[in-house]
Amino acid sequence: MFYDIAKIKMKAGDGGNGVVSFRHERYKAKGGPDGGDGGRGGSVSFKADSSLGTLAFFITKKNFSAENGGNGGRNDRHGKNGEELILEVPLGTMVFDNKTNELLYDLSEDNEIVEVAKGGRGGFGNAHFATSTNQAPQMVELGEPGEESELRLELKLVADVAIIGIPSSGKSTLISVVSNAKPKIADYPFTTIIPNLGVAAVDNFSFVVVDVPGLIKDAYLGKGLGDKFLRHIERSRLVVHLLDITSPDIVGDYKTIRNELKMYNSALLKKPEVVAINKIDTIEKSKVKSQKSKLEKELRKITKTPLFFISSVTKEGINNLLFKIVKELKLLKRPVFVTEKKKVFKPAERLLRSFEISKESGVYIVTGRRLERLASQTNPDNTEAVARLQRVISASGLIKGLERMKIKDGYKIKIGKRTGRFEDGRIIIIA
Ligand SMILES: Nc1nc2c(ncn2[C@@H]2O[C@H](COP(=O)(O)OP(=O)(O)OP(=O)(O)O)[C@@H](O)[C@H]2O)c(=O)[nH]1
Ligand SMILES: [Mg+2]
Repeated sequence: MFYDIAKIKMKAGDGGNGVVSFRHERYKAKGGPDGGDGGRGGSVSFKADSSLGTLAFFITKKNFSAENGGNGGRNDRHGKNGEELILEVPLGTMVFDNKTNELLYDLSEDNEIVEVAKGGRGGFGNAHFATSTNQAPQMVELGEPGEESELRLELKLVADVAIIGIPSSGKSTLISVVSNAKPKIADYPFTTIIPNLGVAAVDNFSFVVVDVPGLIKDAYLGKGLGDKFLRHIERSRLVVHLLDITSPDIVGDYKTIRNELKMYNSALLKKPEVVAINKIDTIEKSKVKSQKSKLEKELRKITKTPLFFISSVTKEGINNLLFKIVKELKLLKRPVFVTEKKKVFKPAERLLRSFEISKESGVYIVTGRRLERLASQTNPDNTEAVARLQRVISASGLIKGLERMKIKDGYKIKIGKRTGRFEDGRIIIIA
């Protein structure tokens, strides 16, 4: 398992209700309206924390909710705001909408906070609804329901060192030699189809290595196994680029892989890199020497990274490579985050203004953020509030939509928390 995955449910707090109240003044039968507003419901947010390394917490607890807002009071007293709920997640957590699979957030900065379920707004008290013609309004709003979301969290693999290279260059063999990983090794391309993770230890220093499946030309267009594993490199601190000394075109291989990195995310080219030329046991010592000077000359033209000549089979040169890796990692104290291609999508807001109508066992169900919220905030026993909902419904085009779906008198309609009955081209709110 290379990802930690957790599915969780969030519920933000509902807003408190607004209240109806009138000022009590001496010698006056009824003072002006003084019903206060409800408090806002607490929101649920995630906060990225680099000291966490797993989503295990969300495997045991799956339902989270923030506090509801308090109701308003007399004397224009505002209800108490619900307390926010901030959940800490490991840096590198991706947040998906579990129903649509849409990536909502990608927490890639330490202490970054994203709100995943918004608390409901408090309903207005009747003090809000006084006008010159209505000095004694009975109108109040209920609190807006807090948002609910069903999310899937995925933790990106975080390795200190990523081993990359063309297929069969010996990446899996190398990780098996330097770490505790026991990957499949074979002499055909694409032996590795999912990344292998291992922990390497050199003296008292340990680091995490990932063996990334082989890359070929046009991987970024989906060739071979494609580039879907390249995101594992984004968070690694150091890249070990492995080449095969038996390849007919070593410099070409190097350029091909670098180009794939560039096409995926050009910022990857700036990652600190070490180049290792593998399988030196397969050719004569004298030939290794001549290859060395030739490659040093040719590769120098395109990169300044140090070259290491190794054999994962005889272990020749492996220690030197490991010492170099440790030295580099110690210099690179903090992970180098590649933020250039950070994807952040806001939750779809398309239902904010519009609505959709569906029919389920004879009941017409209206979905659409604005209408649902307003309906839920309307107390069905409050005539003024119901009248306002009716006005918004008739202006929204909902009646036409229902008629297009062949609604007839007496049919039930559900909008948010409210139920209505269709009658004579209108919706009568019944509950
Ligand atoms: N002689 C020799 N053979 C090696 C060396 N390293 C790897 N090999 C062989 O090269 C072949 C490919 O090795 P792998 O480690 O599976 O290569 P890979 O880069 O992980 O390949 P993919 O997973 O397909 O991308 C295997 O037959 C290994 O035994 C080496 O240093 N010397
Ligand atoms: Mg492999």
